[in-house]
Amino acid sequence: MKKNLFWYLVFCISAAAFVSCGNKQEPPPAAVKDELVRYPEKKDMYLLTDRPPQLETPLKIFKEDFTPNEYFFVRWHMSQILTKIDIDSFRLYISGAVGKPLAISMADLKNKYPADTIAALCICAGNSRSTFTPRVPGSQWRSGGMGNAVWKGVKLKYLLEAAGIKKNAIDISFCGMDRAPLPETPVFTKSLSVSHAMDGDVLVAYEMNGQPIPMLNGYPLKLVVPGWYATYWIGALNDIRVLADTFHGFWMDKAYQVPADGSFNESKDSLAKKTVPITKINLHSIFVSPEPTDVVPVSKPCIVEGLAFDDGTGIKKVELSFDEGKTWTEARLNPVLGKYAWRRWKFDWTPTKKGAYKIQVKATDINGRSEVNTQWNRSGYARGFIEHLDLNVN
Ligand SMILES: Nc1nc2c(c(=O)[nH]1)N[C@H]1C(S)=C(S)[C@@H](COP(=O)(O)O)O[C@H]1N2
Ligand SMILES: [Mo]
Repeated sequence: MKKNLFWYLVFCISAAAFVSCGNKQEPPPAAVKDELVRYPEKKDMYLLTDRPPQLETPLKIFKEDFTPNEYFFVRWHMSQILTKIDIDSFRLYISGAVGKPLAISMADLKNKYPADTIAALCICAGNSRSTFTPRVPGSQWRSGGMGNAVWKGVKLKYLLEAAGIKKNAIDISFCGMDRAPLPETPVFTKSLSVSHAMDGDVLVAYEMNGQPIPMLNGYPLKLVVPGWYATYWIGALNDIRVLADTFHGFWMDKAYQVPADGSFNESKDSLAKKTVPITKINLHSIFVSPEPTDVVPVSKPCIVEGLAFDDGTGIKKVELSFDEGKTWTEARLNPVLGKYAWRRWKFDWTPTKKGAYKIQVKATDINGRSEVNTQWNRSGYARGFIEHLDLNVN
């Protein structure tokens, strides 16, 4: 008996030690996979994880102004996501500090409220995380954790007004129908201030690029928060609560934190002491084509193209450098697709010599702020520094 108790205690202590070590250790970053998969309503996408589903858009799709729904990236935090829904009995609930709590059907949402559309970039805060050095844990996105779409729906403002939002309201929380297998995992809930929620840009969308939102992207409703990172774009949205207090919850207070100074920058040896929830999309420009694996023929015209985006401030110019940033030449900007959409750019280039090339790209916004040379933070968020493309000309 005593002996059993002894071994039982040994087991408990070593198990506890194992668990606590495991918690302290940083998980090694998962390798970027090159496996293409086909999920329902989707075409070939890169698989990051299957539980929960995280699918990345192949870079070549970004040659289009808008990202087709079947190629639009997918990112859930919880593995229990909706795969079907009875749309007739679905209701969007608006409750809390309101005069009249609402339970809105899809038919009412479409027929009783005015519809609006907005073109906006939906980008994961961790997009391009796999390229941070030193590497950081989290989903190892390349550049395909984003997409540009036209969203149609009802302004959140109208819905909150219809519910009779009270004067003492401070924050609004948003939650979808996805759940974790373990009830201990906090439900994915995000919040916005009342003034942001009422700004007229935030939309409860029921259409994406003229079609119902794919199941994997949050059918039937997705909150569209133009200019802010996608972590606020709650999918499978059914629960909006008006709060007379500041919202607190794991996904706002602990997760999705960035250094408080707004730089998105810290060093591994001296991490920022104060952090705040990530909000607006950082200024960034990426290459789309050619891709590093493409062989570019010498003395032939080649179009170098890519994307630049920010929080809606506006892109003033995109420049390329072929000499390690000593000199910069402006690329052509395509027409604006919308204040909150990405901006495509192109550059006509005829390489005159064979060999290895390094091209850099730098965006500047209308306030004159340009991308910086280096940036790193522990979570790999808000990548926004000068990217480069290594190419072989033959
Ligand atoms: N309900 C719910 N909404 C969510 C999430 C989630 O896990 N659950 N993830 C958020 C994050 S971090 C991202 S990047 C986007 C991804 O949207 P998409 O799957 O349509 O690309 O959804 C956001 N909305
Ligand atoms: Mo995300």
